[in-house]
Amino acid sequence: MSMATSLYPRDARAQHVHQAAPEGATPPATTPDVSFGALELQRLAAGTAWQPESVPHAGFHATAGDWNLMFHGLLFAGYDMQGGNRGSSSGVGMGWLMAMADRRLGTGHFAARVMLSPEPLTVANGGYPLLLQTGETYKNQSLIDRQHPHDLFMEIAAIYTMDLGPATALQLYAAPVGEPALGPPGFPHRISAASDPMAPIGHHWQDSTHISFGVLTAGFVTRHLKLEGSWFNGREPDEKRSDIELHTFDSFAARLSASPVPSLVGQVSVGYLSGPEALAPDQSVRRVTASVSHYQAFSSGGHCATTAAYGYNKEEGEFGASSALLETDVNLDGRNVIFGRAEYVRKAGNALALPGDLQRFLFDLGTVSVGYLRNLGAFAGVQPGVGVRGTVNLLAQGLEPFYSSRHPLGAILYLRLASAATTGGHSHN
Ligand SMILES: [Cu+2]
Repeated sequence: MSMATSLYPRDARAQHVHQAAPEGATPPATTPDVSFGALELQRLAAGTAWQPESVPHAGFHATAGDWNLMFHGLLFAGYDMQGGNRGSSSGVGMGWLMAMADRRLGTGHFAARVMLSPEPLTVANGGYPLLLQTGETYKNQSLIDRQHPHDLFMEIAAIYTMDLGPATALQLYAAPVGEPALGPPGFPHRISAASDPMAPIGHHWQDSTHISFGVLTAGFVTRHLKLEGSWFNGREPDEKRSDIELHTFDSFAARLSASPVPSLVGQVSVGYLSGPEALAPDQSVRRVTASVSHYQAFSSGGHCATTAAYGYNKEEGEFGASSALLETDVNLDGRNVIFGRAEYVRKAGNALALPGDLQRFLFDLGTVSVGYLRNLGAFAGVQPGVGVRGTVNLLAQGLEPFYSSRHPLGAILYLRLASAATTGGHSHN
């Protein structure tokens, strides 16, 4: 048995395509590609970031000639309430839809992906209310206590994985919109955050580069390790959310990922971002991140998915600041999901738009969120659910005049639509 076959059972892909096909569909006539390049593609969450191999594959699958086609998505619609002086409430929709076509090509495997977000239409006033959130702009002002919408084009990418041996490959990723090799997979694509509609407040310390307008990545991939380098446009998306904003490629990142066992993935990455914030185009940022993700399926039809992440930003001429995140998604039986996220971030007073001298201080911020999602019956490959999520924010001393208390609260009630296979509807025997 070669190493490539030990990565997945030889018939795993065929079986999976068959399982996920709609009722009555004919199984594909062609032999599925089980090359290392094809299997590597299944490990990608978004961009070229690994998720644990044990995560089941979501969505509708079909074949057209030599092409495998795949569609999946995750959508939320809810009412978001954030307390205190700086809080507000609003209806909101978030999420994404993705289509991928892939096939064997030459001595490797080719994939093209397009991912779209409805958020430019479903998030009002430049961002949805989220206490302590910072990053990006609206009406030429920094967004504070709001989370920006993601752009209509979240990813347009081509990935070619060229087999060098039975378990080694060279990977090239080219994307007018995509994710460079920096950070864990963006939170919208993490299985540990799949029931949670809200962004982490450490987003701009850890995984905010997941929408970058212009990315080139080259990677060397083995069974257990992946080493990548990216050259990309480090400018964050501007407030026009439906265009593609190509700037010069002026930023760099490198990432080492490891997957010692199928249930576990870790990464460390470093990046140099040239003027990421539109309001400070001359201020570069150095970022260091590290993360570990774990996924374990239960025989009950549920799973436990967890991510721990660390991110450090050092803006030119400023003090460096750290962030940490721990999030988990415990699907008890396919129907009942309990999830949570705890975060620590150190943000500067000027980032929080505090007055006078306070601008120069750094403030320790924390959040603890817990939620419950009830999945309803899956229908036509779509898994609907209803959920609620509550948050307690923990503020450093001195911030209570601005936020009404040191423990302002937040909550969201929501409806969720996911590809059925991601959730308990997937029979993973
Ligand atoms: Cu984002």
